[in-house]
Amino acid sequence: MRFDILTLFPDMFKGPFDESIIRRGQDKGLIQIGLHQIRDYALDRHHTVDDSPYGGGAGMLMKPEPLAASIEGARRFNPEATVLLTTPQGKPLKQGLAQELSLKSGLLIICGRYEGVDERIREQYVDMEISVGDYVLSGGELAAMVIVDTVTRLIPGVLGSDESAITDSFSDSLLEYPQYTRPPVFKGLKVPEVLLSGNHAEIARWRREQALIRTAENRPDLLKQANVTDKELLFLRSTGVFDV
Ligand code: 9D3
Repeated sequence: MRFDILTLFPDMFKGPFDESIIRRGQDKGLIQIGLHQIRDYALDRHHTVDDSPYGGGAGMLMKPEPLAASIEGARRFNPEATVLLTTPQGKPLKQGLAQELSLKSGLLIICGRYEGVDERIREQYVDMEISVGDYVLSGGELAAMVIVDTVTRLIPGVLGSDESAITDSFSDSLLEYPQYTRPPVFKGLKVPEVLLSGNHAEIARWRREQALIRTAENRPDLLKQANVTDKELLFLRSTGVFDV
């Protein structure tokens, strides 16, 4: 998979892309990342990339010509790439969407800045707009990093065999149960007895209950799409998580 990223802040990516899974993906030749400075494609003397909106209003927009030139420039590295635009108005990024994106041969990610981009860029070039959540970022760069990270993990061979063997929490729609390692007592806090019991059926039951409680408390929206039995719903009500 080749990623091409169009941004006004290419240096933001250097640290995150030089470490951990994304570094390993590149070192193994499983992913390639190209960073492109949009400003390099601005042809005027001041390398202007923004302008004020027609019709008035606060803030600036990314002007179309440098963006178009940078998209066409980056596309030469991968003419088949799916073109993504990071915006707060985009389709919310979910594990399922990441899975779809991981099947593409390439992703060209345009990082939005200012109040947004000229609508004609969307019309002419963009296949999909993506948001990474309902909060306000300063621009699309962190969103692009999130997309690259989550897609990279899904590319066969990037994760080691034990990393990829771990079943992902979101795939079955319940949050992860609490986990403990040594020592058995830390700052006076004990590891739950059941985990030391060696009773694997009891351990599985406890973990399932804990996952249900956590999901009900923090993500009741996920409980609705999870495979939860009537008996488990009764259990949740009995614990005082009545809201289900
Ligand atoms: C004044 C109205 N704002 C729209 C909600 C303007 C605005 C806020 C933040 C315009 C751009 C931005 C910058 N954010 C992104 O570029 C962005 C983003 C985000 O803010 N949240 C979640 N996902 C994304 S993807 C790109």
